[in-house]
Amino acid sequence: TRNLIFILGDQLSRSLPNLMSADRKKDIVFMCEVAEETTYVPHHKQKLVFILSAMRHFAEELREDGWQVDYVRLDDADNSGSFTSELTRAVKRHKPQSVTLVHPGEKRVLGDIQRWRDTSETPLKIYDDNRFVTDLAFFQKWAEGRKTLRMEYFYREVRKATGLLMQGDDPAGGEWNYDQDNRKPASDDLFLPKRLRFEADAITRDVIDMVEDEFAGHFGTTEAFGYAVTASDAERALDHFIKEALPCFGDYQDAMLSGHQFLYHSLISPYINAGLLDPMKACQKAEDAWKAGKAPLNAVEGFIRQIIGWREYVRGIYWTSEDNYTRQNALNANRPLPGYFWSADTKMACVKAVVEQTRDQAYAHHIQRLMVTGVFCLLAGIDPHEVHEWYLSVYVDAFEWVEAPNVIGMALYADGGKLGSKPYAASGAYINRMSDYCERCQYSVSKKTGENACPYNSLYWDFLIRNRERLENNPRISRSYSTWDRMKDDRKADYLATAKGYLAQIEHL
Ligand code: FAD
Ligand code: DLZ
Repeated sequence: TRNLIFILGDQLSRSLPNLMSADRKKDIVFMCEVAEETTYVPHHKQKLVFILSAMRHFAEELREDGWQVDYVRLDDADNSGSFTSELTRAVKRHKPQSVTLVHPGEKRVLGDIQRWRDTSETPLKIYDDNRFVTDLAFFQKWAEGRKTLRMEYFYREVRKATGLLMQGDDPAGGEWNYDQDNRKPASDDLFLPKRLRFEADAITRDVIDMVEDEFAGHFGTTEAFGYAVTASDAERALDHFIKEALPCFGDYQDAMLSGHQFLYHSLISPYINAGLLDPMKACQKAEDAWKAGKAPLNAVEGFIRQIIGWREYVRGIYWTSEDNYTRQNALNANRPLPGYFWSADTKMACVKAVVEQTRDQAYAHHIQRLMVTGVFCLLAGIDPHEVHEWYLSVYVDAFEWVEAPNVIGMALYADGGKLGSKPYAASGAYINRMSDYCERCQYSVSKKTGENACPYNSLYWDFLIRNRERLENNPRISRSYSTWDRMKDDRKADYLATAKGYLAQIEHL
Protein backbone atom coordinates (compact mmCIF):
# COMPACT_ATOMS: atom_id res chain seq x y z
CA THR A 1 0.00 0.00 0.00
CA ARG A 2 1.34 3.35 -0.89
CA ASN A 3 0.08 6.89 -1.00
CA LEU A 4 0.90 9.70 -3.33
CA ILE A 5 1.84 12.85 -1.40
CA PHE A 6 1.05 15.73 -3.79
CA ILE A 7 2.93 18.94 -2.87
CA LEU A 8 2.22 22.25 -4.60
CA GLY A 9 4.77 24.95 -5.36
CA ASP A 10 3.81 27.14 -2.41
CA GLN A 11 3.82 24.26 0.07
CA LEU A 12 7.54 23.77 0.49
CA SER A 13 7.56 22.90 4.19
CA ARG A 14 8.86 19.74 5.81
CA SER A 15 6.13 20.04 8.44
CA LEU A 16 3.26 19.69 5.94
CA PRO A 17 0.60 17.49 7.52
CA ASN A 18 0.42 15.10 4.55
CA LEU A 19 4.18 14.67 4.73
CA MET A 20 4.26 14.25 8.51
CA SER A 21 1.71 11.47 8.38
CA ALA A 22 3.37 9.67 5.45
CA ASP A 23 5.84 6.82 5.43
CA ARG A 24 9.00 7.56 3.51
CA LYS A 25 9.68 3.85 2.97
CA LYS A 26 6.43 3.27 1.10
CA ASP A 27 4.86 6.54 0.03
CA ILE A 28 5.83 8.69 -2.94
CA VAL A 29 6.09 12.46 -3.02
CA PHE A 30 4.78 14.01 -6.21
CA MET A 31 5.59 17.53 -7.44
CA CYS A 32 5.10 19.03 -10.88
CA GLU A 33 6.03 22.16 -12.76
CA VAL A 34 3.14 22.89 -15.08
CA ALA A 35 2.39 25.41 -17.82
CA GLU A 36 -1.00 26.30 -16.35
CA GLU A 37 0.62 27.58 -13.16
CA THR A 38 3.46 29.35 -14.91
CA THR A 39 1.06 31.24 -17.19
CA TYR A 40 -2.28 31.84 -15.39
CA VAL A 41 -0.94 35.37 -15.20
CA PRO A 42 2.27 36.55 -16.90
CA HIS A 43 4.43 36.14 -13.78
CA HIS A 44 7.53 38.24 -13.34
CA LYS A 45 10.62 36.28 -14.36
CA GLN A 46 12.04 36.40 -10.83
CA LYS A 47 8.82 35.01 -9.41
CA LEU A 48 9.10 32.05 -11.78
CA VAL A 49 12.75 31.57 -10.89
CA PHE A 50 12.02 31.77 -7.17
CA ILE A 51 9.19 29.23 -7.18
CA LEU A 52 10.65 26.74 -9.63
CA SER A 53 14.10 26.85 -8.04
CA ALA A 54 12.66 26.55 -4.52
CA MET A 55 10.56 23.57 -5.69
CA ARG A 56 13.62 21.85 -7.17
CA HIS A 57 15.66 22.49 -4.03
CA PHE A 58 12.86 21.19 -1.84
CA ALA A 59 12.60 18.00 -3.91
CA GLU A 60 16.37 17.48 -3.53
CA GLU A 61 16.16 17.95 0.22
CA LEU A 62 13.36 15.42 0.50
CA ARG A 63 15.39 12.92 -1.51
CA GLU A 64 18.33 13.49 0.82
CA ASP A 65 15.97 12.78 3.70
CA GLY A 66 15.16 9.42 2.15
CA TRP A 67 11.92 10.20 0.34
CA GLN A 68 11.14 8.87 -3.09
CA VAL A 69 10.20 11.95 -5.12
CA ASP A 70 8.52 11.89 -8.51
CA TYR A 71 9.27 15.35 -9.90
CA VAL A 72 7.94 16.47 -13.29
CA ARG A 73 9.84 19.32 -14.89
CA LEU A 74 8.31 21.95 -17.09
CA ASP A 75 10.36 20.81 -20.08
CA ASP A 76 9.75 17.07 -19.61
CA ALA A 77 8.59 15.72 -22.94
CA ASP A 78 5.27 14.27 -21.74
CA ASN A 79 4.33 17.10 -19.41
CA SER A 80 0.60 17.58 -19.95
CA GLY A 81 0.51 21.09 -18.50
CA SER A 82 -1.89 21.21 -15.56
CA PHE A 83 -2.05 20.04 -11.96
CA THR A 84 -4.98 17.72 -12.59
CA SER A 85 -3.73 16.18 -15.83
CA GLU A 86 -0.32 15.60 -14.25
CA LEU A 87 -1.98 14.10 -11.19
CA THR A 88 -3.88 11.72 -13.44
CA ARG A 89 -0.63 10.67 -15.10
CA ALA A 90 1.10 10.21 -11.74
CA VAL A 91 -1.78 8.06 -10.47
CA LYS A 92 -1.44 5.88 -13.57
CA ARG A 93 2.32 5.52 -12.96
CA HIS A 94 2.18 4.68 -9.29
CA LYS A 95 -1.32 3.25 -8.76
CA PRO A 96 -1.46 4.61 -5.22
CA GLN A 97 -4.07 3.60 -2.70
CA SER A 98 -4.83 7.27 -2.12
CA VAL A 99 -3.61 10.78 -2.85
CA THR A 100 -3.04 13.34 -0.11
CA LEU A 101 -2.79 17.10 -0.53
CA VAL A 102 -2.72 20.14 1.71
CA HIS A 103 -5.56 22.61 1.08
CA PRO A 104 -4.46 24.74 -1.91
CA GLY A 105 -4.00 28.45 -1.25
CA GLU A 106 -6.15 29.49 -4.16
CA LYS A 107 -9.82 28.96 -5.01
CA ARG A 108 -8.99 28.32 -8.67
CA VAL A 109 -6.74 25.39 -7.77
CA LEU A 110 -9.06 24.08 -5.06
CA GLY A 111 -11.91 24.00 -7.61
CA ASP A 112 -9.80 22.04 -10.12
CA ILE A 113 -8.74 19.55 -7.46
CA GLN A 114 -12.29 19.05 -6.21
CA ARG A 115 -13.49 18.39 -9.74
CA TRP A 116 -10.67 15.89 -10.19
CA ARG A 117 -11.68 14.16 -6.97
CA ASP A 118 -15.30 13.91 -8.07
CA THR A 119 -14.38 11.80 -11.08
CA SER A 120 -11.40 9.89 -9.74
CA GLU A 121 -11.46 6.32 -8.56
CA THR A 122 -8.49 6.97 -6.32
CA PRO A 123 -9.53 8.71 -3.10
CA LEU A 124 -7.99 12.10 -2.42
CA LYS A 125 -7.66 13.48 1.08
CA ILE A 126 -7.24 17.23 1.67
CA TYR A 127 -5.52 18.26 4.89
CA ASP A 128 -5.90 21.69 6.50
CA ASP A 129 -3.01 24.03 5.86
CA ASN A 130 -1.16 24.27 9.18
CA ARG A 131 1.33 26.88 8.05
CA PHE A 132 -0.62 29.80 9.48
CA VAL A 133 -0.71 31.17 13.00
CA THR A 134 -4.47 30.63 13.26
CA ASP A 135 -6.81 28.32 11.39
CA LEU A 136 -9.70 29.49 9.25
CA ALA A 137 -12.19 28.46 11.94
CA PHE A 138 -10.59 31.05 14.24
CA PHE A 139 -11.29 33.81 11.72
CA GLN A 140 -14.81 32.54 11.00
CA LYS A 141 -15.67 32.42 14.69
CA TRP A 142 -14.33 35.95 15.18
CA ALA A 143 -16.16 37.27 12.09
CA GLU A 144 -19.48 35.64 12.91
CA GLY A 145 -22.20 38.15 13.62
CA ARG A 146 -19.95 41.20 13.26
CA LYS A 147 -21.31 44.04 11.16
CA THR A 148 -17.88 45.18 10.12
CA LEU A 149 -14.61 43.29 10.03
CA ARG A 150 -11.60 45.32 11.11
CA MET A 151 -8.08 43.99 11.23
CA GLU A 152 -7.21 45.76 14.48
CA TYR A 153 -9.77 43.80 16.53
CA PHE A 154 -8.94 40.51 14.89
CA TYR A 155 -5.27 41.18 15.60
CA ARG A 156 -5.92 41.65 19.32
CA GLU A 157 -7.58 38.25 19.47
CA VAL A 158 -4.57 36.66 17.79
CA ARG A 159 -2.25 38.40 20.25
CA LYS A 160 -4.25 36.92 23.12
CA ALA A 161 -4.44 33.47 21.52
CA THR A 162 -0.70 33.30 20.83
CA GLY A 163 0.54 35.22 23.87
CA LEU A 164 2.84 37.25 21.60
CA LEU A 165 3.79 40.58 23.24
CA MET A 166 1.38 39.97 26.09
CA GLN A 167 1.91 40.71 29.76
CA GLY A 168 -0.81 38.66 31.36
CA ASP A 169 -4.07 39.83 29.79
CA ASP A 170 -2.58 43.16 28.72
CA PRO A 171 -0.55 44.13 25.69
CA ALA A 172 3.15 44.68 26.34
CA GLY A 173 3.81 48.33 27.07
CA GLY A 174 0.12 49.08 27.59
CA GLU A 175 -0.91 49.68 23.95
CA TRP A 176 -1.98 47.22 21.28
CA ASN A 177 -0.60 49.31 18.45
CA TYR A 178 2.33 51.76 18.27
CA ASP A 179 1.75 53.03 14.75
CA GLN A 180 1.80 56.66 15.82
CA ASP A 181 5.59 56.18 16.25
CA ASN A 182 5.96 54.55 12.84
CA ARG A 183 5.56 57.35 10.36
CA LYS A 184 8.95 58.95 10.05
CA PRO A 185 10.02 60.01 6.57
CA ALA A 186 13.46 58.76 5.54
CA SER A 187 16.28 61.14 4.75
CA ASP A 188 19.13 60.13 2.48
CA ASP A 189 21.74 60.29 5.24
CA LEU A 190 20.16 57.32 7.01
CA PHE A 191 22.40 54.36 7.69
CA LEU A 192 20.87 51.59 5.63
CA PRO A 193 21.94 48.02 6.33
CA LYS A 194 23.28 46.00 3.43
CA ARG A 195 20.80 43.22 2.79
CA LEU A 196 21.67 39.58 2.67
CA ARG A 197 21.21 38.39 -0.89
CA PHE A 198 21.96 34.89 -2.12
CA GLU A 199 24.18 33.80 -5.02
CA ALA A 200 22.46 31.60 -7.58
CA ASP A 201 23.71 27.99 -7.37
CA ALA A 202 23.68 25.50 -10.27
CA ILE A 203 19.99 24.66 -9.80
CA THR A 204 18.95 28.31 -9.78
CA ARG A 205 21.16 29.11 -12.76
CA ASP A 206 19.50 26.29 -14.70
CA VAL A 207 16.09 27.71 -13.88
CA ILE A 208 17.18 31.23 -14.81
CA ASP A 209 18.33 29.94 -18.21
CA MET A 210 15.05 28.14 -18.74
CA VAL A 211 12.99 31.18 -17.72
CA GLU A 212 15.02 33.48 -19.96
CA ASP A 213 14.40 31.05 -22.86
CA GLU A 214 10.81 30.04 -22.30
CA PHE A 215 9.39 33.21 -20.77
CA ALA A 216 11.42 35.82 -22.61
CA GLY A 217 8.41 38.06 -23.09
CA HIS A 218 7.47 38.16 -19.40
CA PHE A 219 7.98 41.29 -17.31
CA GLY A 220 11.15 41.76 -15.32
CA THR A 221 14.83 41.02 -15.35
CA THR A 222 16.68 38.18 -13.63
CA GLU A 223 20.11 39.84 -13.24
CA ALA A 224 19.53 40.97 -9.69
CA PHE A 225 17.94 37.71 -8.52
CA GLY A 226 19.03 37.30 -4.91
CA TYR A 227 16.21 35.52 -3.14
CA ALA A 228 16.78 32.56 -0.87
CA VAL A 229 15.42 29.32 -2.37
CA THR A 230 15.85 27.00 0.61
CA ALA A 231 14.45 27.00 4.13
CA SER A 232 17.91 27.33 5.67
CA ASP A 233 18.78 30.40 3.60
CA ALA A 234 15.35 31.90 4.30
CA GLU A 235 16.12 31.50 7.99
CA ARG A 236 19.47 33.23 7.52
CA ALA A 237 17.66 36.10 5.76
CA LEU A 238 15.26 36.37 8.70
CA ASP A 239 18.08 36.37 11.27
CA HIS A 240 19.94 39.01 9.31
CA PHE A 241 16.84 41.20 9.16
CA ILE A 242 16.21 40.85 12.90
CA LYS A 243 19.75 41.84 13.74
CA GLU A 244 20.34 44.58 11.19
CA ALA A 245 17.02 46.12 10.19
CA LEU A 246 14.30 45.29 12.72
CA PRO A 247 15.41 47.98 15.21
CA CYS A 248 14.48 50.68 12.65
CA PHE A 249 11.62 48.77 10.98
CA GLY A 250 8.93 50.67 12.87
CA ASP A 251 10.26 54.19 12.56
CA TYR A 252 10.68 54.05 8.79
CA GLN A 253 8.00 51.54 7.87
CA ASP A 254 6.12 54.04 5.69
CA ALA A 255 9.13 55.85 4.22
CA MET A 256 10.25 55.72 0.58
CA LEU A 257 13.68 56.71 -0.71
CA SER A 258 14.96 56.77 -4.31
CA GLY A 259 17.52 54.06 -4.97
CA HIS A 260 16.82 52.27 -1.66
CA GLN A 261 14.16 49.71 -2.37
CA PHE A 262 14.31 47.73 0.83
CA LEU A 263 14.94 50.30 3.60
CA TYR A 264 14.30 48.39 6.85
CA HIS A 265 11.73 45.93 5.53
CA SER A 266 12.18 42.22 6.11
CA LEU A 267 11.87 40.84 2.52
CA ILE A 268 10.53 37.60 3.96
CA SER A 269 7.06 37.51 2.38
CA PRO A 270 8.01 35.13 -0.48
CA TYR A 271 9.57 32.74 2.01
CA ILE A 272 6.59 32.66 4.35
CA ASN A 273 4.14 32.39 1.46
CA ALA A 274 6.00 29.53 -0.23
CA GLY A 275 6.41 27.61 3.01
CA LEU A 276 10.15 28.11 3.50
CA LEU A 277 9.66 30.09 6.70
CA ASP A 278 7.22 29.62 9.56
CA PRO A 279 5.34 32.86 10.36
CA MET A 280 5.08 32.12 14.07
CA LYS A 281 8.79 31.48 14.29
CA ALA A 282 9.51 34.83 12.62
CA CYS A 283 7.32 36.55 15.21
CA GLN A 284 8.92 34.71 18.11
CA LYS A 285 12.38 35.70 16.95
CA ALA A 286 11.29 39.34 16.75
CA GLU A 287 9.77 39.12 20.22
CA ASP A 288 12.99 37.61 21.54
CA ALA A 289 14.94 40.55 20.09
CA TRP A 290 12.67 42.93 22.02
CA LYS A 291 13.01 40.91 25.22
CA ALA A 292 16.80 40.99 24.84
CA GLY A 293 16.71 44.78 24.48
CA LYS A 294 17.89 44.61 20.86
CA ALA A 295 14.83 46.12 19.16
CA PRO A 296 12.27 48.65 20.40
CA LEU A 297 8.65 47.76 21.04
CA ASN A 298 7.22 49.96 18.26
CA ALA A 299 9.31 48.07 15.69
CA VAL A 300 8.60 44.61 17.04
CA GLU A 301 4.89 45.23 17.53
CA GLY A 302 4.60 46.69 14.01
CA PHE A 303 6.38 43.72 12.48
CA ILE A 304 4.37 41.14 14.42
CA ARG A 305 1.11 42.93 13.55
CA GLN A 306 1.85 42.65 9.83
CA ILE A 307 2.21 38.90 10.18
CA ILE A 308 -0.30 37.74 12.80
CA GLY A 309 -2.66 40.62 12.07
CA TRP A 310 -2.72 41.62 8.42
CA ARG A 311 -1.50 38.40 6.89
CA GLU A 312 -3.90 36.15 8.80
CA TYR A 313 -6.73 38.63 8.40
CA VAL A 314 -6.48 38.90 4.60
CA ARG A 315 -6.46 35.13 4.38
CA GLY A 316 -9.70 35.04 6.36
CA ILE A 317 -11.20 37.72 4.10
CA TYR A 318 -10.21 35.75 0.99
CA TRP A 319 -11.76 32.47 2.07
CA THR A 320 -14.95 34.01 3.45
CA SER A 321 -15.56 36.22 0.40
CA GLU A 322 -17.72 35.49 -2.61
CA ASP A 323 -16.00 33.48 -5.32
CA ASN A 324 -16.11 36.51 -7.60
CA TYR A 325 -14.05 38.65 -5.18
CA THR A 326 -11.46 39.49 -7.85
CA ARG A 327 -14.28 40.69 -10.14
CA GLN A 328 -15.73 43.12 -7.62
CA ASN A 329 -15.89 46.72 -8.71
CA ALA A 330 -17.86 48.72 -6.15
CA LEU A 331 -16.73 52.08 -7.55
CA ASN A 332 -17.37 51.16 -11.21
CA ALA A 333 -13.82 51.84 -12.30
CA ASN A 334 -13.31 50.93 -15.94
CA ARG A 335 -10.17 52.54 -17.36
CA PRO A 336 -7.50 50.20 -18.75
CA LEU A 337 -4.20 49.95 -16.89
CA PRO A 338 -1.74 52.37 -18.51
CA GLY A 339 1.20 50.88 -20.39
CA TYR A 340 3.78 52.50 -18.07
CA PHE A 341 2.87 49.96 -15.39
CA TRP A 342 4.97 47.65 -17.56
CA SER A 343 7.39 50.04 -19.28
CA ALA A 344 8.02 52.55 -16.45
CA ASP A 345 7.84 55.16 -19.17
CA THR A 346 6.10 57.92 -17.24
CA LYS A 347 6.97 61.41 -16.08
CA MET A 348 5.57 60.72 -12.62
CA ALA A 349 8.79 60.08 -10.67
CA CYS A 350 7.08 58.06 -7.94
CA VAL A 351 5.30 55.64 -10.28
CA LYS A 352 8.45 55.37 -12.39
CA ALA A 353 10.60 54.50 -9.35
CA VAL A 354 8.17 51.86 -8.12
CA VAL A 355 7.66 50.23 -11.52
CA GLU A 356 11.43 50.22 -12.17
CA GLN A 357 12.25 48.55 -8.88
CA THR A 358 9.38 46.12 -9.38
CA ARG A 359 10.85 45.21 -12.76
CA ASP A 360 14.36 44.78 -11.32
CA GLN A 361 13.57 43.11 -7.98
CA ALA A 362 9.97 41.81 -8.19
CA TYR A 363 9.66 43.73 -4.92
CA ALA A 364 8.12 46.92 -3.63
CA HIS A 365 7.31 47.52 -0.01
CA HIS A 366 3.87 48.01 1.41
CA ILE A 367 3.61 51.79 1.15
CA GLN A 368 4.91 51.80 -2.41
CA ARG A 369 2.28 49.21 -3.38
CA LEU A 370 -0.48 50.97 -1.47
CA MET A 371 0.21 54.69 -1.70
CA VAL A 372 2.00 55.05 -5.06
CA THR A 373 0.70 52.54 -7.61
CA GLY A 374 -2.35 51.60 -5.53
CA VAL A 375 -3.57 55.14 -4.93
CA PHE A 376 -2.88 56.08 -8.53
CA CYS A 377 -5.13 53.27 -9.79
CA LEU A 378 -7.79 54.15 -7.22
CA LEU A 379 -7.83 57.85 -8.10
CA ALA A 380 -7.66 57.29 -11.85
CA GLY A 381 -10.43 54.68 -11.75
CA ILE A 382 -8.47 51.81 -13.28
CA ASP A 383 -10.38 48.55 -13.74
CA PRO A 384 -9.77 46.57 -10.51
CA HIS A 385 -9.47 43.24 -12.28
CA GLU A 386 -6.67 44.56 -14.46
CA VAL A 387 -4.94 46.03 -11.45
CA HIS A 388 -5.34 42.72 -9.61
CA GLU A 389 -3.74 40.82 -12.49
CA TRP A 390 -0.84 43.26 -12.55
CA TYR A 391 -0.09 42.84 -8.85
CA LEU A 392 -0.54 39.08 -9.06
CA SER A 393 2.01 38.98 -11.88
CA VAL A 394 4.75 41.32 -10.81
CA TYR A 395 5.59 40.57 -7.16
CA VAL A 396 7.64 37.60 -6.07
CA ASP A 397 5.36 37.08 -3.07
CA ALA A 398 2.08 37.31 -5.00
CA PHE A 399 -0.45 34.53 -4.45
CA GLU A 400 -4.10 35.31 -4.93
CA TRP A 401 -5.21 34.65 -1.33
CA VAL A 402 -2.97 37.47 -0.05
CA GLU A 403 -2.74 39.69 -3.14
CA ALA A 404 -6.46 40.00 -3.92
CA PRO A 405 -7.68 41.31 -0.54
CA ASN A 406 -4.78 43.79 -0.52
CA VAL A 407 -5.53 45.02 -4.05
CA ILE A 408 -9.28 44.65 -4.47
CA GLY A 409 -10.00 45.49 -0.84
CA MET A 410 -7.29 47.65 0.66
CA ALA A 411 -5.90 49.57 -2.29
CA LEU A 412 -8.95 49.94 -4.55
CA TYR A 413 -11.94 49.70 -2.21
CA ALA A 414 -13.52 47.61 -4.97
CA ASP A 415 -15.08 45.31 -2.36
CA GLY A 416 -17.11 48.25 -1.09
CA GLY A 417 -15.46 48.31 2.32
CA LYS A 418 -15.43 44.69 3.40
CA LEU A 419 -11.72 44.87 4.20
CA GLY A 420 -11.04 48.53 4.92
CA SER A 421 -13.10 51.25 6.50
CA LYS A 422 -12.29 53.84 3.82
CA PRO A 423 -10.47 54.22 0.53
CA TYR A 424 -6.82 55.24 0.90
CA ALA A 425 -7.33 58.24 -1.40
CA ALA A 426 -4.55 60.81 -1.00
CA SER A 427 -3.14 63.73 -2.94
CA GLY A 428 0.54 64.19 -3.87
CA ALA A 429 1.24 65.70 -0.45
CA TYR A 430 1.38 62.24 1.15
CA ILE A 431 4.02 60.95 -1.26
CA ASN A 432 5.96 64.18 -0.88
CA ARG A 433 5.97 63.88 2.90
CA MET A 434 7.04 60.24 2.96
CA SER A 435 9.55 60.14 0.08
CA ASP A 436 12.10 62.08 -1.94
CA TYR A 437 10.45 61.21 -5.26
CA CYS A 438 8.82 64.60 -5.80
CA GLU A 439 12.16 66.44 -5.67
CA ARG A 440 13.14 65.02 -9.05
CA CYS A 441 9.71 64.90 -10.63
CA GLN A 442 8.78 66.75 -13.81
CA TYR A 443 5.44 67.52 -12.20
CA SER A 444 5.23 69.95 -9.33
CA VAL A 445 3.66 68.54 -6.21
CA SER A 446 3.02 72.00 -4.80
CA LYS A 447 1.06 72.92 -7.92
CA LYS A 448 -2.54 71.87 -7.56
CA THR A 449 -3.99 72.62 -10.97
CA GLY A 450 -2.93 73.59 -14.50
CA GLU A 451 0.11 72.64 -16.47
CA ASN A 452 2.65 70.38 -14.70
CA ALA A 453 0.59 70.11 -11.55
CA CYS A 454 1.11 66.74 -9.85
CA PRO A 455 -1.64 64.49 -11.28
CA TYR A 456 -2.41 63.03 -7.83
CA ASN A 457 -3.60 66.48 -6.65
CA SER A 458 -6.48 66.97 -9.07
CA LEU A 459 -7.26 63.27 -9.47
CA TYR A 460 -7.80 63.16 -5.72
CA TRP A 461 -10.67 65.64 -5.90
CA ASP A 462 -12.03 64.17 -9.09
CA PHE A 463 -12.15 60.77 -7.38
CA LEU A 464 -14.03 62.15 -4.40
CA ILE A 465 -16.53 63.99 -6.55
CA ARG A 466 -17.07 61.03 -8.89
CA ASN A 467 -17.82 58.82 -5.92
CA ARG A 468 -19.60 61.33 -3.75
CA GLU A 469 -22.83 59.44 -3.39
CA ARG A 470 -21.08 56.34 -2.21
CA LEU A 471 -18.50 57.94 0.09
CA GLU A 472 -19.70 61.22 1.56
CA ASN A 473 -21.45 59.63 4.51
CA ASN A 474 -18.33 57.74 5.51
CA PRO A 475 -17.27 59.53 8.70
CA ARG A 476 -13.61 58.89 7.91
CA ILE A 477 -13.70 61.03 4.77
CA SER A 478 -16.67 63.31 5.16
CA ARG A 479 -14.30 66.13 6.22
CA SER A 480 -12.82 66.20 2.73
CA TYR A 481 -16.28 66.81 1.29
CA SER A 482 -16.74 69.75 3.66
CA THR A 483 -13.42 71.17 2.45
CA TRP A 484 -14.58 70.78 -1.15
CA ASP A 485 -17.90 72.44 -0.42
CA ARG A 486 -16.14 75.45 1.08
CA MET A 487 -13.93 75.85 -1.98
CA LYS A 488 -14.63 78.68 -4.46
CA ASP A 489 -16.37 77.61 -7.65
CA ASP A 490 -13.56 78.60 -9.99
CA ARG A 491 -11.09 76.59 -7.87
CA LYS A 492 -13.35 73.57 -8.07
CA ALA A 493 -13.65 74.02 -11.81
CA ASP A 494 -9.84 74.21 -12.13
CA TYR A 495 -9.41 70.97 -10.24
CA LEU A 496 -11.99 69.13 -12.31
CA ALA A 497 -10.69 70.51 -15.61
CA THR A 498 -7.10 69.56 -14.73
CA ALA A 499 -8.20 66.06 -13.76
CA LYS A 500 -10.24 65.73 -16.92
CA GLY A 501 -7.22 66.68 -19.00
CA TYR A 502 -5.04 64.13 -17.24
CA LEU A 503 -7.61 61.36 -17.56
CA ALA A 504 -7.99 62.08 -21.27
CA GLN A 505 -4.28 61.50 -21.79
CA ILE A 506 -3.74 58.95 -19.07
CA GLU A 507 -1.48 56.81 -21.25
CA HIS A 508 0.94 59.74 -21.50
CA LEU A 509 1.29 61.00 -17.94
P1 FAD B 1 7.55 43.76 5.77
O1 FAD B 1 7.18 45.17 5.66
O2 FAD B 1 8.89 43.45 6.33
O3 FAD B 1 6.42 43.04 6.65
C1 FAD B 1 6.64 41.79 7.32
C2 FAD B 1 5.69 40.72 6.82
O4 FAD B 1 4.35 41.04 7.15
C3 FAD B 1 5.67 40.51 5.30
O5 FAD B 1 6.73 39.69 4.91
C4 FAD B 1 4.32 39.87 5.08
O6 FAD B 1 4.39 38.48 5.27
C5 FAD B 1 3.47 40.48 6.20
N1 FAD B 1 2.60 41.55 5.68
C6 FAD B 1 2.82 42.88 5.76
N2 FAD B 1 1.76 43.56 5.27
C7 FAD B 1 0.87 42.65 4.85
C8 FAD B 1 -0.40 42.73 4.25
N3 FAD B 1 -1.00 43.91 4.00
N4 FAD B 1 -1.02 41.58 3.91
C9 FAD B 1 -0.44 40.39 4.18
N5 FAD B 1 0.75 40.25 4.75
C10 FAD B 1 1.40 41.37 5.10
N6 FAD B 1 1.88 40.66 0.40
C11 FAD B 1 2.13 39.43 -0.07
O7 FAD B 1 2.70 38.61 0.63
N7 FAD B 1 1.75 39.09 -1.34
C12 FAD B 1 1.14 39.97 -2.17
O8 FAD B 1 0.82 39.62 -3.29
C13 FAD B 1 0.86 41.27 -1.69
N8 FAD B 1 0.25 42.19 -2.47
C14 FAD B 1 -0.02 43.45 -1.99
C15 FAD B 1 -0.66 44.37 -2.80
C16 FAD B 1 -0.99 45.64 -2.32
C17 FAD B 1 -1.73 46.62 -3.16
C18 FAD B 1 -0.62 45.98 -1.00
C19 FAD B 1 -0.97 47.33 -0.44
C20 FAD B 1 0.05 45.08 -0.21
C21 FAD B 1 0.36 43.80 -0.67
N9 FAD B 1 1.03 42.85 0.12
C22 FAD B 1 1.26 41.60 -0.36
C23 FAD B 1 1.39 43.16 1.51
C24 FAD B 1 2.79 43.77 1.70
O9 FAD B 1 2.97 44.86 0.85
C25 FAD B 1 3.89 42.75 1.48
O10 FAD B 1 3.64 41.60 2.28
C26 FAD B 1 5.25 43.30 1.88
O11 FAD B 1 5.52 44.47 1.16
C27 FAD B 1 6.33 42.26 1.67
O12 FAD B 1 7.58 42.80 1.93
P2 FAD B 1 8.37 42.50 3.27
O13 FAD B 1 8.48 41.03 3.47
O14 FAD B 1 9.63 43.28 3.22
O15 FAD B 1 7.37 43.06 4.35
C1 DLZ C 1 2.99 30.21 -8.79
C2 DLZ C 1 3.42 28.86 -9.25
C3 DLZ C 1 4.12 28.72 -10.45
C4 DLZ C 1 4.56 29.89 -11.23
N1 DLZ C 1 4.44 27.51 -10.93
C5 DLZ C 1 4.11 26.40 -10.24
C6 DLZ C 1 4.39 25.11 -10.74
O1 DLZ C 1 4.90 24.94 -11.83
N2 DLZ C 1 4.05 24.06 -9.97
C7 DLZ C 1 3.46 24.18 -8.76
O2 DLZ C 1 3.24 23.18 -8.08
N3 DLZ C 1 3.15 25.39 -8.29
C8 DLZ C 1 3.46 26.50 -8.99
N4 DLZ C 1 3.12 27.74 -8.52
C9 DLZ C 1 2.38 27.83 -7.26
C10 DLZ C 1 0.93 27.44 -7.47
O3 DLZ C 1 0.36 28.30 -8.43
C11 DLZ C 1 0.23 27.51 -6.13
O4 DLZ C 1 0.42 26.33 -5.46
C12 DLZ C 1 -1.22 27.78 -6.31
O5 DLZ C 1 -1.32 29.16 -6.53
C13 DLZ C 1 -2.08 27.38 -5.14
O6 DLZ C 1 -1.88 28.29 -4.10
